Amino acid sequence: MAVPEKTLFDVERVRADFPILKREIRPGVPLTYLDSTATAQKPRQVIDVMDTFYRRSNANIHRGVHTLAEEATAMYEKGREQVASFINAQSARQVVFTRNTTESINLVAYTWARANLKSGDMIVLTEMEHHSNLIPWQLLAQARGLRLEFVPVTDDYLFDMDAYRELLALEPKLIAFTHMSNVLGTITPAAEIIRLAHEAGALTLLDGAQSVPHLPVDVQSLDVDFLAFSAHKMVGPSGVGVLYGKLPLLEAMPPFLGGGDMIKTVHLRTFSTNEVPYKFEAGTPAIAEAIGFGVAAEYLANIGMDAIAAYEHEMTEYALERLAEIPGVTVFGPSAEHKGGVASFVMDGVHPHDVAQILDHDGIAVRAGHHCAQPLHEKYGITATTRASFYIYNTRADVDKLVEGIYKVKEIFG
Ligand code: C6P
Repeated sequence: MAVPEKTLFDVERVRADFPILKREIRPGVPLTYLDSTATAQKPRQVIDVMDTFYRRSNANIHRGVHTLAEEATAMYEKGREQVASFINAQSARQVVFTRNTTESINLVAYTWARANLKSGDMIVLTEMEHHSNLIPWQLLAQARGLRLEFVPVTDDYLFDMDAYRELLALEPKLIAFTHMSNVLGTITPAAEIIRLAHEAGALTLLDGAQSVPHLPVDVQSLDVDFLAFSAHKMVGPSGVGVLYGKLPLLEAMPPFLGGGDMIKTVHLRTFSTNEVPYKFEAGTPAIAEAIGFGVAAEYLANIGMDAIAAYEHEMTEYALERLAEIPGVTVFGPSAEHKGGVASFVMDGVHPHDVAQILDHDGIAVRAGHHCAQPLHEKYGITATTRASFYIYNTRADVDKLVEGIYKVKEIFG
């Protein structure tokens, strides 16, 4: 699908919204930011709304009756509405603000799973999970005697549907899986995985940390039970994320953390819980961040998630083509058809960290390491990869720079 950049959206206009892209890493060395999978850059619209909040309306929420408190509450709740609409939630009440994807997944593990799973029950994950969707379940499995099983990644780096069907026959209680691998870029067939899970009587938790920023994600058409994602990967601020859940599930779940705002009445020995979503938002939340999150969601929606996905697909195809030309470079992950804008690679004879360091000399920001997906690296017998990732503000010229940089690395290492 070779879609010319201009027909999708005006990339130069998008780039102009991101002040950091004007930065020089050293005099005369402009920034080429290829690390959006770790965290995305922020447009002026997000920076401005947070700045305005602190300059004009800063107050705590849900507590005061004074003007600032009411403005702050309204802005925070607007953020929730904007995010709810972005994922097509039926109600903003289904959007629980957390700190990030990691906390959202832990919330489900500590509340729904602790209340509903017993020794011997089975949870299905995949081999390509980020540690955030692995450790909470390992902790719970240790505490409760649960069984964890893993859907393998096929030889062509895809979710193994046949193996999944076999695991479903064992009647798991929960399927917790990534929608897009942060290492391979593999996009999992979430709708089909969820449909089959429901047929088998299991609930589903989708790790949308990498998909919600890059693909249209509609919770109603997916029919997913829980969805976790972070603002900072979708041009929003760090410190805020979302747990979306089906309302009856959220309502039946015990609270996560205890404290202010999550209660209705409190006595010395007892309390009653507030309504969803406040039941899960104990203490003063990240107010400015939730406001920025809403604006970030609206910013992406205005460009259009279909256009974003198509643009990134085109860039991924181009990047894979260019990287394949370089002798001694191996890229991990499926063909562009099944892949988001991520290219993790190794170079013969060069440590991934050295690659990243040399690229940084030319202002090219990539990540090196296991990317919090150590078991996946183990599967391929490696300890680390260098990872370049693409977003709405990247261009083919950035890919060309990366390729030039890799040739330089080859020269240095002979
Ligand atoms: N991956 C990366 O460089 P948090 O840190 O909670 O916002 O997101 C965690 C997370 C969960 N799932 C997936 C698929 C992810 O990619 C991430 C974050 C970053 O790949 C930071 S390790």
